[in-house]
Amino acid sequence: MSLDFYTAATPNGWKISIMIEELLEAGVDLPEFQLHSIDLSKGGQFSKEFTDICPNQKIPAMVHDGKALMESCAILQYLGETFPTALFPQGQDRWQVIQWLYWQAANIGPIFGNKLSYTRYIADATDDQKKHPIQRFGTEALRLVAVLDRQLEFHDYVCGDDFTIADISIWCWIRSWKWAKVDITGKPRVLEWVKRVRARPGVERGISFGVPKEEIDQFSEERKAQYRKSGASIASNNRLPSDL
Ligand SMILES: N[C@@H](CCC(=O)N[C@@H](CS)C(=O)NCC(=O)O)C(=O)O
Repeated sequence: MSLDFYTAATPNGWKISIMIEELLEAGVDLPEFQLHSIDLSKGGQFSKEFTDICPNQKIPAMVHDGKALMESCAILQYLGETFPTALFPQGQDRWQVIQWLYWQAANIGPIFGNKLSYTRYIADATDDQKKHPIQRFGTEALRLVAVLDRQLEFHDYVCGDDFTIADISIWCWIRSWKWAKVDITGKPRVLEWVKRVRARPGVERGISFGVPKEEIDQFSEERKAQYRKSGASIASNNRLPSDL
């Protein structure tokens, strides 16, 4: 049995390292696995080897016994189903989790990702050109945070009393609210949930993938500059080839 993950120190990448650590915390006897770091700033995602595994040329991806899988939420669901724990319930209850997983993939990831890119990374547009997308994605991000806030009214986690893969997928984006300049301080329930999830030992180990422990919650100026530089090249329109 072989299990290989292809990832990087980014919100979508941390979903996978957190899931691995949470499965271990839940007592799952995972098969031996390899974590492969893909250097996005050097275009590792465009290599032939990686494209054969992940046709969309974005991390994360995995290969389990010769079967390749892309898309972070599909990988979370696959791992949740393959190694059953409360992280992904079985039977009818799983639909509660699946709907929030889709919600994350269709909304939180793209909206927070775009807000972050326009706020911190995109270098091939003027400030004037960036104004409208920043306003658009910033306003929509706040609407999504309000949706999450309402969902957290009666329970500690997104789908109830148990921490699930829905929390993993959503948290990996929301926790960087300061970096993305999405002010969630008006939603104390969301802030509390951010802290509650952060306090989990599996989450702590998972988010330290690619980042020294002392910088998990506060990147050094050097690391911020490094993310800005590689973010600018990744988010550039020149990096959207239409001939794969
Ligand atoms: N919907 C995808 C999004 C993956 C994604 O955007 N990954 C980013 C890193 S967070 C990436 O690989 N970017 C490289 C690029 O766009 O060239 C998922 O959830 O897996």
